[in-house]
Amino acid sequence: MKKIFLLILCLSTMYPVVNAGRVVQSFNDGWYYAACDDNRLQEVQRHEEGWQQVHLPHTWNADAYSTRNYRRASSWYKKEFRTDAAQMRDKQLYLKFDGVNSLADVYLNGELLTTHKGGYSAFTVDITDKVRTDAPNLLMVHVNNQNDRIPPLSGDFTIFGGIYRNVWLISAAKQHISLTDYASTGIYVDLPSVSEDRAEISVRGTLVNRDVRRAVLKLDVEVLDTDGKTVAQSLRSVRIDADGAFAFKERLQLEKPQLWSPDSPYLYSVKVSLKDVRGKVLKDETRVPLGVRWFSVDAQEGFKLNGEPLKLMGACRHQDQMPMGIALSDEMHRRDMQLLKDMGVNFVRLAHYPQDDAVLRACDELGMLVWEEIPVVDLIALGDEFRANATSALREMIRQHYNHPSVIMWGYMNEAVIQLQYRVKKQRLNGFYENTLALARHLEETLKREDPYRLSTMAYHGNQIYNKIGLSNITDISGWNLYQGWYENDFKSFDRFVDEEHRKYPHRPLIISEFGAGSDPRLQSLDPQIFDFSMQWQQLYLEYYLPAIMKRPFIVGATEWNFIDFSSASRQEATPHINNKGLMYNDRRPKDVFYYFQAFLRKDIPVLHIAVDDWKHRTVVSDGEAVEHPVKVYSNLDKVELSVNGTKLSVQGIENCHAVWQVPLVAGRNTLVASGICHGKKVEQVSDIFVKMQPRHIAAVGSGQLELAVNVGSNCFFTDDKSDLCWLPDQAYTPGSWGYIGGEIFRRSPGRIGTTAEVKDTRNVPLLQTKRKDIRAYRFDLPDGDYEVELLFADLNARSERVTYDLGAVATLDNADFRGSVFNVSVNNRPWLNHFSPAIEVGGNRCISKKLHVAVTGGNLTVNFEAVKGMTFLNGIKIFRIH
Ligand code: GCB
Repeated sequence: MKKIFLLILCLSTMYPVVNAGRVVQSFNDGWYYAACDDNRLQEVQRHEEGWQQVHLPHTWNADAYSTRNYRRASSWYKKEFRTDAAQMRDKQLYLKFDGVNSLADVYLNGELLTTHKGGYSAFTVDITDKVRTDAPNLLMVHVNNQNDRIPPLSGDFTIFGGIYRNVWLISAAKQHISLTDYASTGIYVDLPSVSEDRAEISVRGTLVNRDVRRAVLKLDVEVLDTDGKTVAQSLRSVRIDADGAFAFKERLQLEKPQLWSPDSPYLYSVKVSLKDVRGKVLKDETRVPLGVRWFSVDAQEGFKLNGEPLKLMGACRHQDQMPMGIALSDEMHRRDMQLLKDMGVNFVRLAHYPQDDAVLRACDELGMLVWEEIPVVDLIALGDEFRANATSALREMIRQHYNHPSVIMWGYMNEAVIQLQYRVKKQRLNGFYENTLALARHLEETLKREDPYRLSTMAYHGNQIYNKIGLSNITDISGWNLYQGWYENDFKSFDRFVDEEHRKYPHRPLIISEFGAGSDPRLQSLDPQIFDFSMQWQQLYLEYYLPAIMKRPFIVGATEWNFIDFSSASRQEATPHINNKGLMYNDRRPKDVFYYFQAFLRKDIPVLHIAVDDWKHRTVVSDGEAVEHPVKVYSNLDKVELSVNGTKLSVQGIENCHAVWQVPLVAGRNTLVASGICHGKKVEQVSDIFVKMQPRHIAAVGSGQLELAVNVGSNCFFTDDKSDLCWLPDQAYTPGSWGYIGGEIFRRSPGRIGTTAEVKDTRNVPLLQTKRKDIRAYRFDLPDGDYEVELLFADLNARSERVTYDLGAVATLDNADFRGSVFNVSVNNRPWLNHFSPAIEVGGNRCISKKLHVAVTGGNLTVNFEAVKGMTFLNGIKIFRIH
């Protein structure tokens, strides 16, 4: 034994394997960027100025967080680099771009090497014959994020422009595993037959020889376990013609494989090495992950992994983070997947585009199943070019992420016809439907040809049109994006919709590809209402959906929309430019409702969370007595006890992972303690609420500070997150107190308060998005003294911009085009604002504030409104005692 060991040692020192293999280096530094909308290389090359040094990943669209008209245009990147002749000898040199949004022209030393269309997958360029070894090389990349032939054509997310993922410089021997097969690893691992006893493994790929001589090589394919031990191997020699390629396919077997699953994501790896014929020189080597698992889907019984039923429960993931946009580091991508895993999900929908390799690798390692899709969203263009771009996006996604065991389904369309009704004339609709269907059939065919082992899917918006035109007949799984109780109807119509769908199409596996509601932590309500953006409505919505999904075995799974509050520059609503349906804020702090998901999904750890993080600082209306607020606890324990300021309230059974206590809150700090028992051990959580009391009977308030702000026309508390001032929900006037007299809440449609249009000139957008219309008066009964009264207005009915920039057009009230309101305002019977029109003064949908100092002598401050044209209205009112 000793002798053999010594012999091996001698041999290996005498004949070491020389590594002439590939070197992969980052190529992210030393770049320059110019926001130059000129497509002409020569012109741009001449520009000395306007270049800014940047490090990749980079995007030029930080502006998307503050304006809907973010920069969608061309830009240039350039970088100088050197290579020497020795470095290049017997080598091939490639550049790999992991993601450039959306169109990239790559020039080296003045020559166009490639054009890549599509912002969410990688591409590789062979630069071997183009690099100079005698002088510096100049690499220039022209990038454009505005294009009407590259998907997506539309969508509720920002198309951040830039080289926003890593760039790599890869040097390889002349003989190597293909690096230019749609920027994939060049290796494809399949499991044509797999069970607990045995896995048949097929490894195929392409080897290339860029030499002028024919090459005879040794190809070694090994399966390694997590300890790096070889557990299956195939060794053979291959001949590759001069400047030729060789496609190989090896079969291996694994007995009693360790299976991959969310609970136990065991990863083998497949190592493919290419050596010279004597096995002494390593020409190339690459490793890809291998997870041994199988899965199926059934319209009645749902999804099965390794033969066991598994409800797919998770969230959709957009990727941006302020202020970096989508130029995230690998660590940030991995952090996101870890957060999802911590929340307890077993499934993530990477919506609406292929994501960074770091994401897929993390999913493999963490045991998270993946739906990945291409960005064909909302609208499909007629013509071959769009079709070709969508097809190559699909092929790139599949080939690049083929070996990730986490991926179980590929998607290729999201709400594909939603925009047609707005953009296309009725008589042309059928043509567009036909075009969409033809593209879907073509993509389905491409998908199955590229990958017969994965499931195909697509997501529809909650409209029967997909059934009518037959789009929902094409994929293996039908995804429905359902927002009953948010955009439409009520929660219960979700049940009706899915039950009816299943009844009509009992053979179609159905997944809830989106469900979600928006929330803004500045808005809190004790009386939450549909679409009010309060944190409470989002909680109610999600608390309805999860059990409704869970109790229907035919629902294969569901992905909440969205894991984070994400950038959507064109969106307005409470937090303009942000879609706020996240379970986490954009900076990845959890919202309270994150813990509902955690309590619902995790069985392995005790979850106990007092849901007050989103609303820690409260203003309550009280003349000194304690005020009861509902406090919710999210938990997966059976029972929880809650106490406040040392007083036990009660023990409650937890249903649907939560219970609510009416908690008496006093001024100042209120310490809440929740406790329960898990497997015989005590679990406890402590949280504080800080309370400021706003006297109800302000008439009885003596001297001292008096400041009272009201969110007129709204059921929500609105807290200005910069000053901490809380604008209280509106109320009707009662003697001794305050409130509105007359009028009604402004609704944009039945059941929906306020507007979702952006209101300019204010940080406090939601405060201005709601109002009371036809109001007669607002009255405060208060002690005599000197006050400042402030009124907030935004005319939500007037036409917006034009008024501001073209005052002449509306400066007279007689202008027929003018749709704004005009009214008179008086305070304690003294005229104040005469023929006042917010729309004329600042424009529609803009905030205007008016302040007046008033000496109150009769025990009340009453603001009266009288319409001249249109209606009276008021969005916010505040009084402040000066003396
Ligand atoms: C959808 C879309 C998604 C939107 C979402 C929403 O159905 O697929 O892209 O962001 O609704 O929040 O409205």
